[in-house]
Amino acid sequence: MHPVSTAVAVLAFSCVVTAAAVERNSGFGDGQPISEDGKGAPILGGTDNHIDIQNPDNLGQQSTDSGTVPNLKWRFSDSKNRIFKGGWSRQSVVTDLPSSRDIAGAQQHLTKGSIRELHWHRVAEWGYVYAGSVLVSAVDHNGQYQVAKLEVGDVWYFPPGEGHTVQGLDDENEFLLAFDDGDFDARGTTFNVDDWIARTPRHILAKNFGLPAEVFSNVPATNPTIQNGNISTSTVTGGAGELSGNASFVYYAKDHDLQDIPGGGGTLRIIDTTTFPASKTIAATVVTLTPGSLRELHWHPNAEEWLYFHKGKARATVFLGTGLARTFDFSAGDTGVFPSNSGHYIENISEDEDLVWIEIYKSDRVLDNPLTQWLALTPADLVAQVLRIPLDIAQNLKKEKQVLVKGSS
Ligand SMILES: *[C@@H]1O[C@H](CO)[C@@H](O)[C@H](O)[C@H]1NC(C)=O
Ligand SMILES: *[C@@H]1O[C@H](CO)[C@@H](O)[C@H](O)[C@H]1NC(C)=O
Ligand SMILES: CC(=O)N[C@H]1CO[C@H](CO)[C@@H](O)[C@@H]1O
Repeated sequence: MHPVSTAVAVLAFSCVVTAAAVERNSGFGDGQPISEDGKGAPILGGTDNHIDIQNPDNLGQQSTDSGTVPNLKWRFSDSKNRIFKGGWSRQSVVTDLPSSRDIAGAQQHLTKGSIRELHWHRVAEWGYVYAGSVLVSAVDHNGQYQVAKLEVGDVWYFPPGEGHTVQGLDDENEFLLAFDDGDFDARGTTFNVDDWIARTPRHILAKNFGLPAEVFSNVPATNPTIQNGNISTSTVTGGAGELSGNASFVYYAKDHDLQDIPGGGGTLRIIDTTTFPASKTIAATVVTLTPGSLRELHWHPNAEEWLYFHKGKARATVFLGTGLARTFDFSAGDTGVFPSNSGHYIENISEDEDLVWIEIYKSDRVLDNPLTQWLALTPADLVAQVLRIPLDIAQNLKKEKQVLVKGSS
C-alpha cells in the first residue's frame, strides 16, 4: 500500500474508534459540546480538553447566547513573559484582546531591591499592589515629587509623561498595571532613561549635566527594564516640594472604608476621583464576591470595562444589543473586556472560594446603571406590560442598587 493511503486509512479507522468510544451524553463537564436536550456531538479533531473543560460556555453550554460575539477574554498565561534578573513582566494589550481599545494591562514581579528603571509613558499608568510592598517615586512637570511605600491594596497613578520608578521592598512583590490605551506597544509609548542617555551624544550629556562625559560611560544601553539593586535609603528634598493631599499620586487602602453593599454579596472598593483625585483618566473597582453571589445586571454609561481576575472562578454574559450575547468562563489570571454600554453580570461559580477581580475604566468616575433599579423607578404598569410580568412584582422591584446580590451557598 502507498504510505499516504496507509496513513489515511489509519486516521479514518482511529476516528471511528474515537467516535464510538465517546459517550453521547458525556456533556460539557467532560469538555464535550453536547447539551442535555441532545444538541451537539463529540469533538473528534485536535482540541485541548483541559481548556474545553474550563470553558463550557465556549462549547455552547449557555442556550441564551446568540449571534457572533468576538472573544472578550485573554489569559495572562497566553502572554509572552519577559524575565529579568530581579523579576518578570507579562502584558495583555490590544493585539491580545482586540476589543480592549481603552485599556492595556500587565502583571509585574520585583524581587527584593529590584528596580523597574526610571521611565515615563505617553499614557497614564495605574498600579495595584497585590503581593509584598513597593517603593514608588515620581516627579511632575512643576518639579513636585513624591516617594511612597505601598502595601497590598494600595494604588498609584502616574499621569502621562510623569517620570517614575518602582522598587520591590519585600522578598517577592507583585502588582497589576493598567494603562489608558489598549495599544500599549505602539511606538513612542515607553521611554527609559538609560535608553535615552545611551543614545545621546556624549559631549551633549557633558554640556547638559555640566559634568565630564566619562560619568555616563557605564550607563547600560541594553534597556534592562527590571534590574537588581539595593533598597533605597536616600531621601528627596528641594524642587517645588512634595505632592500631597489631592495632588498625591498614591491611594492608601487603609485610609478608605469599603463601599456599603445593599445586596450583601461581598465587598466593593471604588477608586476614582471621588476617593483618589489625582487619578483623572483611570477609575477602578476592586470587588470580592462571595460563593454563589452575583454582581447584578448592569451597564456602564461612560466607558468600556477592562477586567483582571485575581482569584476564583466566574461566569459572565455580555449583552451587546441587537440580539447578541455571549457567556464567558473566567478564572484567576484572566483578563477580559466588556464593550462600552454592554449589559453584563458576573457570577461567582465556585462552591467555596471568594471571587476577586479588578475593573478598570478609562474615565475619572466609576458609573453603573443597574437593570433592577431602572425597572423599579419606571412606572410599574409600563414595566409589567412590556415584560409581561404581574403588576405587583413590577411594583416591588428593589429601588436601591443591590450591586452584589448575595447567593445561597
Ligand atoms: C549593593 O550593596 C552592596 C553592599 O554594599 C554593594 O557591594 C553593591 O555594589 C550594591 N549594588 C548596587 C547595584 O549598587
Ligand atoms: C479634594 O478632592 C475631594 C474629592 O474629589 C474634594 O471633595 C475636595 O474638595 C478636594 N479638596 C481640595 C482642597 O481641593
Ligand atoms: C456556592 C454556590 O452557590 N455556588 C454556585 C455558584 O454558581 C454556580 C453556577 O451558577 C452554581 O452551580 C453553584 O451552585
